[in-house]
Amino acid sequence: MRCRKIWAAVAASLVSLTAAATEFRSSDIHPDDYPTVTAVRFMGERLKQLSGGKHTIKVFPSGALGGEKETIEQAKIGALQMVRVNVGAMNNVCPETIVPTMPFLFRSVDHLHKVLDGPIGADILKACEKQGFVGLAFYDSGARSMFTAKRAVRSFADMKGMKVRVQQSDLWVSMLEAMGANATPMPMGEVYTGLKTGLIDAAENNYPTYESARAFEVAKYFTKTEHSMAPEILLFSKRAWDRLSAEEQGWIRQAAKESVPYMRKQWADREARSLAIVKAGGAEIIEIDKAPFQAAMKPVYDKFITDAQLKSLVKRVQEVQ
Ligand code: GTR
Repeated sequence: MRCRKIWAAVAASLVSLTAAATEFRSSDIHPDDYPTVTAVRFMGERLKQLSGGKHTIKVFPSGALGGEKETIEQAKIGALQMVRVNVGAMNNVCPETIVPTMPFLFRSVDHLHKVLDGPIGADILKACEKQGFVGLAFYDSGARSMFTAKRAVRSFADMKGMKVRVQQSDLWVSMLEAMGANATPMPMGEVYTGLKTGLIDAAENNYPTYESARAFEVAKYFTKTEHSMAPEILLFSKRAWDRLSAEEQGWIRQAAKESVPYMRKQWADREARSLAIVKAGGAEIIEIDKAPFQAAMKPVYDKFITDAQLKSLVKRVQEVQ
């Protein structure tokens, strides 16, 4: 069934790609007004202008085309032209995306921007090409923190035995295990129900997702562990890319680049708005000593930053001032 669905999508995308004007399809799990969605729409408008009306982008929000893991697979085979996902969702596919996902790696948003806007960011985007994806841009995603349903996390010890939903990534499983938790990988779309039914005790994310997924209604304790600043990534299917001319590829790259500052502005506004919404909705925002969390991450670095390439990337990130 799933296979049939994918091949129907391949056929549909081939039809639209051969038409004179192309509408690239882009997927996102977030709702219509989320900054990642509005940024790709903005990119589509710029692409339309740059290409003299030849190319546009249609964003499918709210997971309409599937979860992140599924849509990554669709883009890989060329059934879908674009995906906007978190780097975490790419960890098992493109090892270099492990680096910006690593816990407590970025010292600040400014540090993150300097790294992603410079040669290190470009190297990570480029690295995804050999896996079938043209990396177009990184978008902001703030810092991820823990939110829990029944009992609050007020110290590192409170993590013990907690059943925490994580992204479908081996790195994420290890990170939460290193915190003493019981990691449960599942798609984002199942988090609300998981928390509500008690299948999981907790999850972790930034304010905008905690708010837009309505997780604050079922997990009211939000503990500011800020353990990862894993950014969002915008990818183009290499299969679809290779059918485009250099000029067309240039327009796409340019439009994606221009969407980054637009997204950052939207993101900053949304973070503030989401925080206000969750507080008004009864969430308790808890400050915590992050030092024990950070100290517990050493084995995670030892396990995942193993080869020379990843070691060098981590070192280069740390050296950026
Ligand atoms: C969000 C991110 C999504 C997805 C989600 C998750 O912050 O924007 O792309 O990765 O987290 O935890 O699955």
